[in-house]
Amino acid sequence: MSTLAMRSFIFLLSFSALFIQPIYSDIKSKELKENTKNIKIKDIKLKILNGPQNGAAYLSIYNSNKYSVILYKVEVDPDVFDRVELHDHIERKDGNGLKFMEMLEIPQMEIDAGGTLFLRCGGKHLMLIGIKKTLCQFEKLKFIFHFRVGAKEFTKAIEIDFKKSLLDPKNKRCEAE
Ligand SMILES: [Cu+2]
Repeated sequence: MSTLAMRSFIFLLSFSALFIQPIYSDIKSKELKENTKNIKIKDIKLKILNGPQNGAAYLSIYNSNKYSVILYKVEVDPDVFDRVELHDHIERKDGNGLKFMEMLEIPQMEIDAGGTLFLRCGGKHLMLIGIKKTLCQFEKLKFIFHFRVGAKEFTKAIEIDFKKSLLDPKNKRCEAE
């Protein structure tokens, strides 16, 4: 190939990339939207006790995608909680061989294709770290769930009615207001 032919070839190549790129990212964003649509987050309950600075959230996540997805991060309004951690309980034995459950932070949770992950008391759950004094001023709470499928990432946002979601509606924290 002559230098001129080579130059025109490279020019054409980069010119066509201008068109192919947006089409490709359109397909990609459509796919990610589909991933988000196929995630259902339901039955969210918040365990906010009167004393402790940390609470927990229990809920179920249904994944109707054709592949398993990984939940790796949950965000919440920083005016309400400092942060959210993913937690699990594992069985351990003490010095006398007695079994006990220990709670620990985990980096991710997997939800099988067509499966439901139940986050509940004594099992996997979301830990709400650093409850702010302003908590009870909020009627709605927004959570953003971050998922991963291979290298692709997508999010699902949900908004819940704060007081209706409380496990114990007689929370003194909110009564004092
Ligand atoms: Cu926990």
